[in-house]
Amino acid sequence: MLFVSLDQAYKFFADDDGNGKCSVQLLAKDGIYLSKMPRSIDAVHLASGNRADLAVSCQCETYPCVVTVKAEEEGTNNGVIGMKEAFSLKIKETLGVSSTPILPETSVRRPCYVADMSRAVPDRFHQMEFQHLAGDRHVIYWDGHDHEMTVQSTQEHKAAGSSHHPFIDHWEVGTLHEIHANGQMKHPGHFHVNPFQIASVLQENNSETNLKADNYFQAGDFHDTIFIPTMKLGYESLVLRMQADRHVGKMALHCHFLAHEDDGMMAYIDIQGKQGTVCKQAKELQPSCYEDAFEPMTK
Ligand SMILES: [Cu+2]
Repeated sequence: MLFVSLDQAYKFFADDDGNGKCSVQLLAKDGIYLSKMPRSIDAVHLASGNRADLAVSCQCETYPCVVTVKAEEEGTNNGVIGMKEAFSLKIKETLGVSSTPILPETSVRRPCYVADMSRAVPDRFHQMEFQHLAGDRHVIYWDGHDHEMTVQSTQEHKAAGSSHHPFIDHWEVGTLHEIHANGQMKHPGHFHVNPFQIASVLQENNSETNLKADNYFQAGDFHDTIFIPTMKLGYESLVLRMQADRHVGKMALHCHFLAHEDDGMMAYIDIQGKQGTVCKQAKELQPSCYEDAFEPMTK
């Protein structure tokens, strides 16, 4: 399992130094299984807050050997791009094993809050952009307005007698939302409470395009933080879908580069209604999904 924190983003990959070779399979991102596992990938892309669950298989020309995993810093806020040795894998021979087992392709039964939304009919559509403006302002543009949440603005609202920062939107619990997201090549977009699914990637002319970042990002994948530095700024945007599942109250969203968040790139959405209301579409979209405690798949 790999996890990254702080104000950085890294691409991790196993360095093939001639003696040892590793293949990496992706199982889950941000704690949510891929709909089909495993997925063969060339690198792992993690921004602050991201997590990856991996299966790694290595072989040496001669045993034992060491494979170095390198970390290339990408698209970060301080502009420093560098390569580091992240960690190394010491590979020993397993006696009596003559071939590497191949992982079978599998899918797990999913809870309905992470049902596949690719065929969903969203209840509402939103435009979102994480923007770095002049004067070192970091703002979230949401449905026609820029929003900043800073220590100062929070104190001002408190002084004016408000119990919390103004919400940028109000959602009804149990609804399904489509968010056209921009700026995630510069800013890891992170939502609290509800995970989201990559529905598609759009080009400027609204045609769909494929993500080519080492097979790591694909339409259909779920995340709670999304940062794709290989996307083209101002040319490609992400279409995300999210259920407002069960939970009412404040849902925070912010840049997961915490310096940007502290500069203002943070906001709340108010989720209203009856606590526990589930999204009706989920069961229709994926009839095998379960709404209560985990039920193992029976064949
Ligand atoms: Cu940011």
